[in-house]
Amino acid sequence: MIRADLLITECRLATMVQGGEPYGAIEDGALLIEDGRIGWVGARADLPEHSAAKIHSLDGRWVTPGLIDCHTHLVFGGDRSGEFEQRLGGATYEEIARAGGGIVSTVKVTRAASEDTLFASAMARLKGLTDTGVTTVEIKSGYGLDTESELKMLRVARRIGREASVRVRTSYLGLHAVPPELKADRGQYVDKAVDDILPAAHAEGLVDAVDAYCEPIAFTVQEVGRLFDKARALGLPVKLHADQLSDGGGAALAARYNALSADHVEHTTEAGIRAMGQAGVVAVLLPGAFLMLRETQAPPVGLMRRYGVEMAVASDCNPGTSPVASMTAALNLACVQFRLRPEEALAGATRVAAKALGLADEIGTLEAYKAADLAVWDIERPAELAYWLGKPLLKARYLGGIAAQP
Ligand code: DI6
Ligand code: FE
Repeated sequence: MIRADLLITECRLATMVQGGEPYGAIEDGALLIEDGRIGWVGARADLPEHSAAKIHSLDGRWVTPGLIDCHTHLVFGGDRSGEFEQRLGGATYEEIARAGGGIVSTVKVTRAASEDTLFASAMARLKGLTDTGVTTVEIKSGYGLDTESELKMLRVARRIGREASVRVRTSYLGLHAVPPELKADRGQYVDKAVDDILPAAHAEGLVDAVDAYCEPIAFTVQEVGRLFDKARALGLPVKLHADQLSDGGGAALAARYNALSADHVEHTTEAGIRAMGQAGVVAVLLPGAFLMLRETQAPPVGLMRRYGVEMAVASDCNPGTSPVASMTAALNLACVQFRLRPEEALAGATRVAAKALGLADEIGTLEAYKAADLAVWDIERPAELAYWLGKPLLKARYLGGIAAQP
């Protein structure tokens, strides 16, 4: 006899469990929720003996795992719509970055902003994500680039996790750009990020993972390696912005350090993809940045399938390259630009995204014992989640079994 807090019934389930029906679908399904977790999930006809304090009947609607946005820069000051206009006028992202704009211009505004201001602007963007079914979001630092400002960003991210109805995982992205005051001595900045900022953020419990931007306009494989050695010493998992604008050996570096994920990977070579497959590194595809930068070389999706590299899809919400605050838009862009199948894209925003955050045992599929994080949709087929661009599809969200606020 299962004593449940909630029975969710008369619904179609896209469990996203592999190996059975497409989408792990159960046509006439039900879920029993106990203590914020899925106690039982299956066909309604097989419901075990139970008592439920409450019943939510969903009128045949589709239920998926709550979506997981595993790569965002949600917290930042200002915006870069002016640079967007410059790029439309012909300037490239690299030219703007090398001329002192780009990430560094967001750093100036972020440093000057209060925690309350950063919190409020991030919450407005978060609404775009939660309105498209997100229940877990990863948030990076990287627009502070000094101890005080990096910790400020990470504290804001933690506050979002406490005050908003969403789970938050943080990443320390100190090696995002060289701060203007240390432009003449980048080695000194790398030392500081590795020896001071990361340990200080970790000591305050602000870091779930360590990220870096490995790119000729950012940091080298050697510099990132130093940071990753420190992360390893502190027992923190790593991930990497790899091979976005050029092939810099980022995927192989991520594989060497058993990273959770290598993200972007547009320019990764076959050897890099093979190394990722062998090390079980997830490829996080970021089609919003690809769109906004008008990139032409798509990530090697065929090679990823061949070498068994699992693909996640994320918004990369950031002011420079991906002002995208919708997870369903990210699904659409991944399908249209990278030719993912809608089922692959949805897996990339659920099961595989959970793996990319090291949370595969906790969230990402509708399975007994996982957290009861759910999205309920007004759709007839799961492929619609990747098909519509901009149509509101979400009916409800549940976070830990509780109907969540938008
Ligand atoms: N993530 C990043 O860190 C950079 N690109 C990306 O996809 C740039 C972020 C920015 O320009 O602010
Ligand atoms: Fe990014």
